[in-house]
Amino acid sequence: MTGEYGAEEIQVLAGLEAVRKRPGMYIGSTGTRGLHHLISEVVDNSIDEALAGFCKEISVILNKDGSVTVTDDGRGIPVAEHPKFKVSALEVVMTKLHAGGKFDKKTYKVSGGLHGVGISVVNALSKKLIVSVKRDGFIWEQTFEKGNKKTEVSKEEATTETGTTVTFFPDEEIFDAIDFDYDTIALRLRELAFLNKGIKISLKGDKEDVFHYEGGIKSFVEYLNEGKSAFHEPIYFEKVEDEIELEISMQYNNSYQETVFSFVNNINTHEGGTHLSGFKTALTRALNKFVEKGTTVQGEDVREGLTAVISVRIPEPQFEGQTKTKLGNSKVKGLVDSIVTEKLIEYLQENPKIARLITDKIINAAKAREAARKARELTRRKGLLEGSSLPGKLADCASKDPAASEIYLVEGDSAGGSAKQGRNREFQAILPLRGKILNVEKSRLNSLLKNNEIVTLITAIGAGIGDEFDISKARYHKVIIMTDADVDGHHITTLLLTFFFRYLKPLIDEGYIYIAMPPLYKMKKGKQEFWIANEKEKEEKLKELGDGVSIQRYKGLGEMNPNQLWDTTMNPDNRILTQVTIEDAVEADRIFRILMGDDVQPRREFIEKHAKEVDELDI
Ligand code: 0RA
Repeated sequence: MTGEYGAEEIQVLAGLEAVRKRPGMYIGSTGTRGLHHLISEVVDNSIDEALAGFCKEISVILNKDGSVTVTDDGRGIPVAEHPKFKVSALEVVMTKLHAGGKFDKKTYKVSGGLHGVGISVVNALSKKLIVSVKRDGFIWEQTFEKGNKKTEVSKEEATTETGTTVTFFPDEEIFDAIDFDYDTIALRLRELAFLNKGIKISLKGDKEDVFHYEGGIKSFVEYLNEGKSAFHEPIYFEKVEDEIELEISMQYNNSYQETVFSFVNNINTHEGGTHLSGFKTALTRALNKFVEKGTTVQGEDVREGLTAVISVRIPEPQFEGQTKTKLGNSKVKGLVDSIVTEKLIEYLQENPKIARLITDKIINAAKAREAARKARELTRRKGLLEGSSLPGKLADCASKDPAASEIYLVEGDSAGGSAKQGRNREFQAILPLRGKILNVEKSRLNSLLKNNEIVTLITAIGAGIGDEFDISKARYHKVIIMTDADVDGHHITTLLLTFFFRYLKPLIDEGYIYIAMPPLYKMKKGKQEFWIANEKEKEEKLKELGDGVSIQRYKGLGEMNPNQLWDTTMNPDNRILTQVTIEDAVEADRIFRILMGDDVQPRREFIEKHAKEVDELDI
């Protein structure tokens, strides 16, 4: 036996029938998310080997037959006989729930959330799983079906290497569909490579990528700041204390956005928690020591233009909050606070020029905040933001029930006019937007509040803006962006989405934001007319109708009369709406920055690379 663990260390908690009976309890859902969770589960085991210092490379292959192969060069799952069960430890690990040699506190297994449920869950939910272990001088293999063993562990040829390879075929009886998405997997693997410096993670499927960052979270910060002018090299601290490992990297840029991501045991803590609040407190305290006497800067000022990643490893994390992504362990706050305060003050003292750049920036931010407060007060006094007087351009609906009400944001006055005539005024409000709205990525709140289109929009929605945004006051639960299906239309949609993302984000989180999909074509055969939503439908309809069909491409909403607009794009019975969701906050933030930021080169590269996705506006 090699290493510290042996077969006898492995604890066993329960059987696998429960997993097939209620898969949602173990992997969250049987939809796309749950399916992708299977890969995470296997990869997390390999990452654990890497954290324990035994694994350098992980490879993930999305096979053409729907199976996935994950290989690592760790110690290999132990194959010796388990003293209690009298079968190989490998079989125990694969067939018993929560079996694993790694439940002691020294390793950073995750106790909350969905991670760390064990590789046996993947086995239970796979119609077939093949595991191959290199260990103790040989290759060992075993096969399972739906979690039950199909073959005994077999001893194959000799090898001096070590490692584990798992190939699993997700069970169609369990999952809604077996369709792995390369990009979703790539995002997560890239994140893991950033968070675990030095590990090489490769992915093969329709495409190929290798993620390997010697700089770890420092590289992560650079990646997030792509396309921004940074003030300095990323700052980096690390410290281990009381069994807690802390790593922080941060870098200021010339933008007005705050981009701070926090992680606990490789999991994105979307809801923050004690590690994040420790960091914020320390940042504000440390920087206040460097601004002139008599000036005070607040938390939001010191985070303007800041990109930071905080990564904590802790033996027994307590996860709280609605989505169980908020760290609760109270002792982490003080620890992070004291380390960041000490290290940051030291850094700023050693780098006075950078300290000056940062303090100038945050003092400006404080002034701008004060100006925004005054502007807001002024507009509020005039009753503008509060909705006491609705904007003249808004054709409101009759319903006063937000849950039943919709607002269409329509590009241009002429389409706005058609929409007003075509709508159902009972529950549909129309707000025409003239021309391009402001690029919020390049403006602070106070200049936004001077922009008519923005103020009109905020007033119509009626729930305020930024920190003062209150979703319970939203006057509509559907905010529908309706623009032409051309480059300008897409640009306006992107500008609006950026605005919602930066200032009215709860609307996106709650699923209130939609994009209307006007038809792309009109088809005619004899007297019959058909509206065609997309290319796929066009092909299908052409086949169905045969010869003698005329096709007309619709470009602008203005080409449709009010009735046609209602029939194709606004009538809830026929229309197609795309709900805007943000699956991955890290990537969304970066994309908006690249698309809307001031650096042209990365934007061009991005658009060339993602032209199709951008066209589909799938964020
Ligand atoms: C139990 C004990 C040990 C390693 C593993 C499981 C293990 C599991 C997986 C899953 C994928 N790759 C893996 N690599 C290792 C410790 C083994 C020892 O002490 O030598």
